Amino acid sequence: MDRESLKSIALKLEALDIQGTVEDVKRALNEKIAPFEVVQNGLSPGMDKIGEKYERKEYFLSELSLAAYIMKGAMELLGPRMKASRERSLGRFLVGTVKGDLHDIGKNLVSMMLTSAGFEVYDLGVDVPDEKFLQKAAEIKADFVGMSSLLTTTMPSMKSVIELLKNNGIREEVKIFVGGAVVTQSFADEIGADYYAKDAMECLRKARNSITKGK
Ligand code: B12
Repeated sequence: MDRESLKSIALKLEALDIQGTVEDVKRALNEKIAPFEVVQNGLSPGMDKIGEKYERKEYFLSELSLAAYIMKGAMELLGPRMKASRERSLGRFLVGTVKGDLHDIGKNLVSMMLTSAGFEVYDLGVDVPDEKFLQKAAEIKADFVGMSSLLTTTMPSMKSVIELLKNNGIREEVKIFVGGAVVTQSFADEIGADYYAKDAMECLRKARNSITKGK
């Protein structure tokens, strides 16, 4: 039954069925399916299909915007259920989408997943200037800095943020995570990030492991 509910979410999102997707998400939550399962095995595969359709020119920007709108609605339902119930924070995790980039669906999933696991997440939003990452990381004494980029043209900002953190003496105080559709492990290595994660679950797993392991 679980699997069917999740598949239905993916199909309805792919078909851009606003009401159907929201109703299915509500039903899944009523069936006590964990919110992260809804994201990982329902909404994310649905978004992947939308991306593929866009690449095949079956969907256009207007469909992408509608998909983002539906995702936002679904995440508003899931968010409160994912709030951390722990008393102790696992660490302060600063996240944002780099300058020039407005994609935030994936970053929001990462934020939600980390919050639900007990990290204290500070989300800077989208189109975040390099200096803002530095200023906020210093202000909150971040343990982790996570950057998202979905555009080849905005990836270089990840490198410049790392340089900025280095030049201001806080590079060694934080663990740097990078991700987003265009980012790869080799790019992460090249720019000197500590971790790359292909999705929100992997980000959570690596962040948790890094606490016990050090860097
Ligand atoms: C939805 C979408 C949009 C929406 C975004 C809405 C929003 N609020 O986010 C809108 C319509 C606004 C949009 C606009 C544009 N888009 Co667009 N968009 C997409 C699309 C279809 C899906 C992205 C998405 O949300 N995926 C679902 C989420 C769940 O996946 P994700 O973002 O990859 O995130 C997961 C992981 O990557 C990871 N992750 C993400 N962030 C982070 C951060 C950290 C720290 C970590 C560890 C992990 C991590 O975890 C996430 C969850 O599991 C992609 C296609 C694709 N296949 O990715 C194109 C795509 C990214 N867009 C593209 C383009 C070109 C554009 C535009 C330039 C189009 C235009 N001509 O105007 C504009 C740019 C606007 C801007 N300045 O940013 C290209 C980029 C190509 C490239 N190589 O640069 C893509 C790849 C489509 C394509 N094949 O052409 N887009």
